[in-house]
Amino acid sequence: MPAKKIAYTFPRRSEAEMQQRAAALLEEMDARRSCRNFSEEPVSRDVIEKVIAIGHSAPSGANRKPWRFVAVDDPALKSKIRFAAEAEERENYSRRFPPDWLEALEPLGTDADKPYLEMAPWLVVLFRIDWEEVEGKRVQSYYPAESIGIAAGMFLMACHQVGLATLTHTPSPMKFLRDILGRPDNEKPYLLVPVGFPAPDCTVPEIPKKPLTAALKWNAE
Ligand code: IYR
Repeated sequence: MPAKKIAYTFPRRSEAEMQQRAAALLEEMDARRSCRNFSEEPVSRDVIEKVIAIGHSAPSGANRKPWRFVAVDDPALKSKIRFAAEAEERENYSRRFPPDWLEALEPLGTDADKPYLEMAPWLVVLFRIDWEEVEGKRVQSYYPAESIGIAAGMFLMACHQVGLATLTHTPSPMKFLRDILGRPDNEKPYLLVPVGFPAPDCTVPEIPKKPLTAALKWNAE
């Protein structure tokens, strides 16, 4: 049966206000960089809960919200994650990455050492849920890949907007996250996001960014 319909309360803004908000938001988001050097300064559980709630507000296929966010601040768990991620990355950098991938990564200066997995006050791990057991029945997710991508994007944007730096880290393979965090079989690790403040001496690579003109076309131009 279709759900009852209720009024959609939506703030209607003027063109001038939209322009001003769009410009301000663009300036802020364009300044976001992936952080690989975190300070150990703590971030409250309260703020983390809110930025995750913002990610969780994302639209999803059939409104199933096919994701799990696991927020980790336990130092012992962070160490285990670092150790396991570095083991996989050592394989990646020394054997598994093909030469063109290593070349693509070169400007970023990344390697198999991942100290930030212990330094960042929080590691937020996203798991993708393709099906769930609800009251003894297997309930399927719809468009889980698209849905969790949207949730992850909104979470990353929320972090930046409230003043938290992030890194989108995808050690590969990352099944170890399920084992270390005790998640069930139907939760597939999707993204590992260290969250915190940049260390005072944090640097980021000075790299060219693809211009918007390369990513945006109007109509059939
Ligand atoms: N996951 C590896 C390699 C890596 C891959 C991509 I694609 C990047 O944009 C950056 C790094 C690592 O974290 O080192």
